[in-house]
Amino acid sequence: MEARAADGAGGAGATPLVAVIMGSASDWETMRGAHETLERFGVPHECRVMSAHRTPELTRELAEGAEARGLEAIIAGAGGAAHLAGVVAAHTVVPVLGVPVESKLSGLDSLLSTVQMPAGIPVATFAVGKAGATNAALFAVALLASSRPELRAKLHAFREEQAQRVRAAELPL
Ligand code: RP5
Repeated sequence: MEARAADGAGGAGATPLVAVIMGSASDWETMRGAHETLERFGVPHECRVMSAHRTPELTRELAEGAEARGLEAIIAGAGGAAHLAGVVAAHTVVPVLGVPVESKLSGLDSLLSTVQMPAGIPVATFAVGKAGATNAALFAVALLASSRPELRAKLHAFREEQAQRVRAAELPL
């Protein structure tokens, strides 16, 4: 399936700054963590399904066109023999943020496939599962924020809200 799953934040006409890609529609429950986080920060992005194995040409096209399209980060999630992030990184210098998706081997295969890149082609790799997808999006926001003060302010506000929730937490003793 190569369908675009969602256009986020900014509407259909907004030029995406981040691409959220995943190897299968079955990865969406995990990868929606990245989508929802980018939505929260108002970052224009696109969400698409493509596979390093099943649609290698589509994957190469996305990666090779990323710079010219103005993408500033690519979040790539895949499970099992998870080559998607590495293959994309091989075809672009746009930062690639890898999310290992849970698998039949609890995501350990996905993690190692994504994180163990040989020197020369980096993939920044995040935690297995939805936490990793959320953090990859937060990291993308941090990258974008280095030249966008309004995003930097939103990140500070996000951290403060999160801290307040922790401070206010009550235990059912
Ligand atoms: C990977 O294979 C995908 O990223 C997915 O995590 C896994 C299983 O895919 P499906 O068989 O559910 O399509 O390529």
